[in-house]
This record gives sequence, C-alpha cells and structure tokens, in this order.
Amino acid sequence: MSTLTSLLADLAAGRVEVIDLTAPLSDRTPIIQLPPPFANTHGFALHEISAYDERGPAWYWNNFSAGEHVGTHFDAPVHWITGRAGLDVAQVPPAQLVGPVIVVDKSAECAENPDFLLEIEHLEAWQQAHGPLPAGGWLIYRTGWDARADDQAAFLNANETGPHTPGMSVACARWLAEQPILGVGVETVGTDAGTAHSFDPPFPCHSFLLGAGKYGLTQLANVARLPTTGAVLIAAPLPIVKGSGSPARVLALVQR
Ligand code: 23J
Ligand code: MN
Repeated sequence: MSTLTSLLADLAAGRVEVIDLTAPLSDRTPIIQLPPPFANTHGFALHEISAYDERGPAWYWNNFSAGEHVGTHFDAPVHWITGRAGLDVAQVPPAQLVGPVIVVDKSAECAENPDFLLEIEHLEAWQQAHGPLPAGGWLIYRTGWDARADDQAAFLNANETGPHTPGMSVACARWLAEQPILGVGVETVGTDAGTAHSFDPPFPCHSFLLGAGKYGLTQLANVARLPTTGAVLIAAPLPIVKGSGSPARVLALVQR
C-alpha cells in the first residue's frame, strides 16, 4: 500500500483521529482589545444576502466581515515591524502548512497565575523529558485558556491594569526565535501575554518570532486532546494577498 492509501485506511478505521483545533467563528468570537491610542480589529460578522426568499428564492448565502486576526488565526511574519521584509500570509509555502506539533502544558500553572510566563528553563525541562523541539514544526503552548473562549470578558481577563492572560518572557521569546521550529501556537487571544504591551521589547513573541520569519497560531481549541508529541498539524489560513494573517482552520492528525 502507498503511504497515503495506508493513511486513509487508518483514518477510516479510527487508528488516526482528526482533531479540530479551530474555535467557531461568529459574532461572539472573542477579539483582542488593544489599549488607546491603538486601533482595534473588527470582530466576525455575517451579512445575509438571501435566505430562500425574494432576494434568492432557492439559496441561502452571506457576506462576512472580519479582521485578519479574529478567532483561530495565523500570524504571518509581515504582521510585525520586525518581519516587515518577510512573508505575507499568501506567500507561506504550502509545505509549511503541514508539520509536526508538540505540546508544552502549563495549564496548572496558568490556573494559579493568569500572568504566568513561559521561560527558557521550562522548555529545557520539557526537552529533557520529551526530546528536542520539532524542526519545521509547531510548539503549542497549552494554558487551559480555551475553557474561557465562550466568554469575551473571561477570555481577555482585563482589569484596571489591562489584560491578564498567560504568555512568554522576553528571554524565552528571544530563545525560541533561534530554535528550528516553524512557529508557536497558543489558546489565548494573541501569542503574547496580556501584559506584554509593557515588556521590553513590547510583544516579544510577535517581535522575535515573526522577525525570525516564524509564524503564530492563536486561539486554538481542543489542545487538551493532543498528545505531548507525535501529532501532525495542518494549518490552513486563507491566502489573502498582502495579508498579515488570516482566520485559519487548524486540524491535527493523532495516531490512536
Ligand atoms: C496587534 C497588536 C498586538 C497584538 C496583536 C495584534 C495580536 O495578538 C495578534 O493577533 O497578532 S498582541
Ligand atoms: Mn494575530
């Protein structure tokens, strides 16, 4: 049997499971809230064209509008000033949209401390236990934040000092940008911590990783269903020409 024939047989027999890591897209999908004076993204919205009515008697269809960075989405290098000479989302090579994925689980720590930051030492300890980070693959940082995704206020977790959501330290972001990974995926509204506007540099994950030509995946769902190592991730952003990112369908193949 060819490799693909055998994969299809494994899928049909349930020996390989397809897990949807994508959050549903609706007008309730949480969106990032940047502080003044910064401009903010639009959320997702449907605009009905016809619904089996006089506007179109046999068909239902909609226009939709949304920012590029809404819901489960892909950050392209050109999203950040450090990556401005880099790829836009339509230029990402398709071969890079399929790759290995590992999970670093800090959900217990993030439940205790919403401002928890991933550090180099955590990733060194992870590698001691599980092996090297995947060359050409994704590091998914599990924080448990997916449990809040149906409630914008809980998801952003903002108070008078701003948003409080987990992320990574400046040193960790700088170190990760030097690793052979393709990018970092998170469950939160952005790859950076809620407090990262005050870091030096601000938003270090965006700054260092996108500056190094790597990618981001945001607001992933169902990460708890992934094994620590061994899954394959498929990230499918729309090829928006000159786009800085795109809502994406993100799937994982997991051997059972
Ligand atoms: C713009 C400015 C800051 C951030 C972001 C966007 C994102 O998180 C994003 O979706 O890329 S932190
Ligand atoms: Mn983004």
